[in-house]
Amino acid sequence: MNTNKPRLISGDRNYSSSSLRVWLLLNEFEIPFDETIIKLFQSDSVEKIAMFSPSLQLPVLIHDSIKVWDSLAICEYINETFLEGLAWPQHAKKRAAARSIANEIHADFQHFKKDWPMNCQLKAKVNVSAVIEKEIARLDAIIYCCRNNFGDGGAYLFGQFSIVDCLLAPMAIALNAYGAILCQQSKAYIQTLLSNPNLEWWLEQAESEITKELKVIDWEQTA
Ligand SMILES: N[C@@H](CCC(=O)N[C@@H](CS)C(=O)NCC(=O)O)C(=O)O
Repeated sequence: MNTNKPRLISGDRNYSSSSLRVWLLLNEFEIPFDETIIKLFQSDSVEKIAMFSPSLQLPVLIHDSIKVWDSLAICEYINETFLEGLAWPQHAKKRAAARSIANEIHADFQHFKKDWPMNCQLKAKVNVSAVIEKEIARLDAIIYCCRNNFGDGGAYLFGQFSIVDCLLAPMAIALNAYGAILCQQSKAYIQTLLSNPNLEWWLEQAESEITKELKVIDWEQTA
């Protein structure tokens, strides 16, 4: 196992849903890492992000001479470099389902992600358009089916905590904040995620945006 510390370049706690996914994985598996946080939606955000990210998006992980961007690709990298595969279910059938769901969550739900974005400080009832309703129904069905068919051995989507829970964490925050109507199994699962100590810690930081070990960056030297 490679023990050199990776460095995560992430967006701020309140808004950066994709950064949360990776940050949660690193913390859940207690992988030491350094972190540089770039505040989103500032006049110089794009310029700062461009110093690290070829896609002009966060998060980015830098490890030795390797740079990985896109939250799912980073989770995969962390899984194979530091965790010997432990961040996916160990049973092949469960793992195939978990990977399918993770990719679906990553690629789809465009209306949900746009109109119901993660905003950790917000709690509001909002109107549910027909397209959002359809996407929430699909999310609800995913959670119901996975918990019923694959959820043995724990309260996470596939029992034990896995990458798919990291991908769902920002959506769980949004579903809860915007008051989505869900089945009992989905509500219980969302509650499991929201009471995960690391996620609680992220939410506390988002509340004040006072981040742990937030670095004051010398932008001239850091790129
Ligand atoms: N596919 C990307 C999406 C990343 C993404 O949308 N990142 C947002 C923050 S959550 C971002 O960097 N936005 C740049 C900006 O707003 O300037 C991933 O999952 O990593």
